[in-house]
Amino acid sequence: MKLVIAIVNDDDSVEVADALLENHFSATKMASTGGFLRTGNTTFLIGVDEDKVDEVISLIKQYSSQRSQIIPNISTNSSHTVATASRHVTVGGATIFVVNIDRFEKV
Ligand code: 2BA
Repeated sequence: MKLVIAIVNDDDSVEVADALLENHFSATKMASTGGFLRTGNTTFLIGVDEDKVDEVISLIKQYSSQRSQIIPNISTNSSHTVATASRHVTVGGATIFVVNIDRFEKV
């Protein structure tokens, strides 16, 4: 068994959740925050048999789009903080980790 951990943009999370449900994959959806942009994203935990991992990843890929986000450039010196020109950062589709599960039980 494997655990697929997928970090998805909030804007795509409903479509990803619907696609997983329609294809009979159990998933847990958690609200999370990106360490860099400090904006909300969604983390899915999906426990699946090894032979289903590629199917799960392709569903997530299908519903997670890449997008450009604007972030302000903030510079600080000893007396004040100055916002200079903004820049674009490319985010997503999804960031996915696949980890081995030694034991899975529902008690
Ligand atoms: P954030 O940490 O908010 O990162 C958002 C986007 O900002 C990233 O998109 C990437 O394009 C950019 N970025 C991140 N760190 C950067 C840095 N030090 N310098 C310049 N640009 C940077 P994605 O790579 O698509 O990541 C989307 C979200 O996935 C991340 O949100 C984070 O929540 C998660 N993530 C990405 N890589 C991860 C990793 N190795 N471990 C854990 N979470 C990760």
